[in-house]
Amino acid sequence: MYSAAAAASAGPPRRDFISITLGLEEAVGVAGYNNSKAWRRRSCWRKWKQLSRLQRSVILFLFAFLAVCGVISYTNAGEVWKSIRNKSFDDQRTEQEIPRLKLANPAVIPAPLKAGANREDYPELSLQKPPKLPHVRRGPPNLQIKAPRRDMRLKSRHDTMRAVEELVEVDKVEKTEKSVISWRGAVIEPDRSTEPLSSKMIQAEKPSSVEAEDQKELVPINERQLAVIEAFRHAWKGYKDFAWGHDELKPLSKSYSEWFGLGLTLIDALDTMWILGLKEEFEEAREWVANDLVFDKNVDVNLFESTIRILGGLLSTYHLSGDSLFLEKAKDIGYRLMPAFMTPSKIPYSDVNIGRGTAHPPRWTSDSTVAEVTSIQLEFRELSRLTGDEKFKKAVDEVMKHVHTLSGKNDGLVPMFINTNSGQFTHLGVYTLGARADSYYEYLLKQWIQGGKKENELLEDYMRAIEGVKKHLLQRSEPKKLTFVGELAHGHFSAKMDHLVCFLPGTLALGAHNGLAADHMKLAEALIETCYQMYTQVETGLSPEIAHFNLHAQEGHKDVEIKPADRHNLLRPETVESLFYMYRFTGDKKYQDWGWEILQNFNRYTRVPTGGYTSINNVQNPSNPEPRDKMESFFLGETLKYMFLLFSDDIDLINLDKYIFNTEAHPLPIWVPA
Ligand code: DMJ
Repeated sequence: MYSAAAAASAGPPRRDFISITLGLEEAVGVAGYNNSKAWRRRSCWRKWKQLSRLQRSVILFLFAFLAVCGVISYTNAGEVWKSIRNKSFDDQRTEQEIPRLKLANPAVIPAPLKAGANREDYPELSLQKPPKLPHVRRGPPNLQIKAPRRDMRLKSRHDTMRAVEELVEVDKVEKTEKSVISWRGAVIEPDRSTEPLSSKMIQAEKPSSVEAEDQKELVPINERQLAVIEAFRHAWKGYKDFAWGHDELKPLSKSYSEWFGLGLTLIDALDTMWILGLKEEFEEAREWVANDLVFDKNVDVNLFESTIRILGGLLSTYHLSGDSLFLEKAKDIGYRLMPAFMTPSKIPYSDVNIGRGTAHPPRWTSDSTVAEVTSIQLEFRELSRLTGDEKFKKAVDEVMKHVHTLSGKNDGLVPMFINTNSGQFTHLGVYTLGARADSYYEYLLKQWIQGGKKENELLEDYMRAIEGVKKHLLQRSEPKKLTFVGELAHGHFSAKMDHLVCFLPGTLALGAHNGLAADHMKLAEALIETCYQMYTQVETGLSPEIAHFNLHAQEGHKDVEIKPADRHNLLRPETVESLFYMYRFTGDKKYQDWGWEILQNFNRYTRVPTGGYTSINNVQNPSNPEPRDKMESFFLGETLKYMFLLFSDDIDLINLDKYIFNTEAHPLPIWVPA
């Protein structure tokens, strides 16, 4: 309003915006606001008006340009500032956390978990920097097992190329994830492995080997180990394609069989995958355990078999991986198996319905098998240690104490059956180191070692039993004079030896390694030779289920004879298991060579092209070994695991001074004294 009037009285027409401004200035001046600032503004304005249009445009352009630059640099400065602020926050955090992270693991590894705890409960994990990959929380973190290395010297032999290529793939996957997960590769530090076992039961325990020692020199995987990895993958392919989540693969009919309906093969194989470094397979199996393994089922399971395979498998996988999922599942099955001990004698029944919580003996008898009731101790004792719930240990210790006092033994050798009502041995007079008694002897020694070599009754029973073996069961065959372990039935010696007995050389060697009589080692050496001959004297190079030894030299006869009913091979582990112990304790390469021959013969006669391996009916017929169409879970749980360990030169790949294998080859920690 004002400016328009002023413009009208000011003479020649001017551009509107100038007129308006002037009018305003005039108005302000009229109002008496006339200080030097206003004057300076007016004088600047006059100068501006004196400039040409081109000059004004250049100046405006320069202003605009400077303004844009100003905005850009402001934004950058903001980012830099932000990062400086964050960095200083990170630095503070790192300073406080370095000691803790170092303790947990020098690589970026989830911290060890307390039993029953979830990883999510550990806020410091989320502070660790790179956890972007989806598997970081549950991925196998570390171990005393070395990851395959790129500097492995691989021979380019044609028959191992495929295995090599596959391994390179594994290595690639590992490489991409290395920044997040240290997949295997550490040793348990003795002071970390376990708490002492006190009479007052132990507080919740952390897994033994989650804390790693990444500094240790890595031992390269060799060609034979690669062949085992290849064999495992082939077996796993069959299981995955045709039997996923079921108990056993039937590789020929491309289907499966159920025993307990609990994914037996998958659970049995978990720690093998870990040890072999098969990360993808492990992850997939872990998903199945997390989402599909349910024990609340109306199903009868055998106490012994489900303890050694399922409970043992879950506990060892928990120890190796540090993943609390496996401990939770172990607890679940552990509690569900406890009704088996509710018998008049406290000697457990053979069968338990894990959904209903009921237990019973087999239909035809109230007896249990001696090996079964005395070979569940390592697992239940460990479960007590981990959970702090004494009842598991109490139940199984009571069985051992009771058996310790029983009459009916023969120089430490036990009969095969025990009655769940009376608690007495039955079917007296038959003594074997084979089926139904075998792992009683194995667990005497192993419990003694597990508990820190303090439980003297166990040692006494073991030492007495080995004396009993020497006195009653050892004989030499002809023509090679092989030392073998026969059987005694009511005073009559039988020159019959189950393949199952081939666990004995390994157990004897383990005892000798733990300070027991040196002649145990001598016996172990003789017996492992015999077990090897049970393979090498047979047409396929695979052992029969039962061998009969010739006690008298006969023209054209070897030491090993096989009866038609005994000439099957179930892919059993015992010989390879003992070869592993023998190699570990002697370093004699012949044991590795023998194992290598056995692996090649498994590949020759039991491998099914479409995936999996099969038991066979006739080890004496190389042109038709008569496949049985079944892959036992222990082939993955035990046989291939022991092969892999046998071929390794890394004594820290499951260090035998830190771990004790259960009878299904699942390593559990040896309790370390305080
Ligand atoms: C496995 O289940 C165990 O090794 C058990 O102690 C004996 N039988 C099989 C393997 O042969």
